[in-house]
Amino acid sequence: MTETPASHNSRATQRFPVVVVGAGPAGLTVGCVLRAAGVDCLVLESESREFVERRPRAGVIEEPVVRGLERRGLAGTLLERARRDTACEFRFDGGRHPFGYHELTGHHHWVYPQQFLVTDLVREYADMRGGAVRFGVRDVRLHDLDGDRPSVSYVCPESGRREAVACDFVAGCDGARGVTRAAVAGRARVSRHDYGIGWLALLAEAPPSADRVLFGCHPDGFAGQMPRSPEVTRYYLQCPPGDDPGNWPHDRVWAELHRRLGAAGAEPLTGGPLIEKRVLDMHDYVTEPMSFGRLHLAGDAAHLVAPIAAKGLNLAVHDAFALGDALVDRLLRGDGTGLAGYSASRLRQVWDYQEFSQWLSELYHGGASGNPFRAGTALARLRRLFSSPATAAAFAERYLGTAARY
Ligand code: FAS
Repeated sequence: MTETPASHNSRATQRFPVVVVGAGPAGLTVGCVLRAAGVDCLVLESESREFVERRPRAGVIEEPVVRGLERRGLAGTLLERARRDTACEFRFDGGRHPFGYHELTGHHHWVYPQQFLVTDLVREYADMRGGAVRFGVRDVRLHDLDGDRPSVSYVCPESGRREAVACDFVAGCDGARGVTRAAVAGRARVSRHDYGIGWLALLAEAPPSADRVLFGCHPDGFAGQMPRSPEVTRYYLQCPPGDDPGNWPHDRVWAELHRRLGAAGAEPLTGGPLIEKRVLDMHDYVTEPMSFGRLHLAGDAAHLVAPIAAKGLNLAVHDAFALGDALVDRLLRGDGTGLAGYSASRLRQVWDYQEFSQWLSELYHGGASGNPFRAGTALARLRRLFSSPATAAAFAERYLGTAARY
């Protein structure tokens, strides 16, 4: 809904050059980049600080993202606490197939639970760099995005009154279910892909059963183990889309995990209480363009990559680096080229990651598709990963996100 600029903007009681909607990895990184350059901004978040600092999601971070955070003074705690992974392991044909990507490329994956990164970014943005943030806001609305006097309004959790903030730009970083993408519905082209499968996303209060990510490509469905910390392990089990987590009692979950991740010579899995159990319907979408007037989308607000390729968090932070830098150039140096090219340049990497997610999905799920031809090609693709150095190198570059350009 758009209100007449005069009425809304004129009632604005606050003014910030940039309003960031959403305090996830994308929004907080944009905020930190702006604050580092001395640009004022306001972050609006509908949840509480405690909630966002505890919400478990991703955990695998690409080296280029870690180096980008490090260059911007945002990786201190991550570099101290994160684990550096050097290999992953595929389990198929009843056997174990380790894939040593560090040996192959010299690069690592970093394992650092997303909620830890968000906690670091909130502290850096709000406590260290004095960034303005409002938690618990309600009913955020965007106004006059096509004019040169946009504004954002929200209901203040304390007073219950609607507050208005005048600004120059809005960074839409409110995730998959936020309001910023909805504000441009009908103007954006949203391309969507449904994989037709679900993943039962699990968190187990148990130490990892292997010191690396495990991918079980089993005829009865995919299974994955992603170490998160010495006490907590993320597991995924392929299930029907829309399945009810209630259909997966403790014993059934562990029995399926043992079966699908079982392989000759493999240690049995270490079980434990399941502290999170939810079904994620595997789908992707891309919003084009990612910029609408004074609104620029970043992260899941613009595109969703199913957790298959562990790319969601990484893409969100890559977007935030680019958007933060472009806003600084525009606001401090009057140079708008970065903002003008933001959408096109980001969409190149976004579509590349979408394509990789597709490729990887066939590898994980083709064998359980019930289609013998797809099962055959999926197995061939898996075997080539270990028989063809060229395929292995290409996979490692995409899995690690180390391509020089997109
Ligand atoms: P986020 O969703 O993280 O942040 C958006 C913020 O905006 C949230 O804090 C939200 O509360 C706030 N917000 C929403 N609506 C608002 C409104 N109207 N007003 C104000 N604030 C609003 N990715 C991987 O790479 N690997 C994984 O293993 C993985 N696992 C996942 C598991 C789950 C259960 C989920 C849901 C996602 C997972 N992802 C994973 C993807 C995830 O990591 C996202 O890509 C990442 O959080 C995207 O970051 P943001 O774009 O900042 O969005």
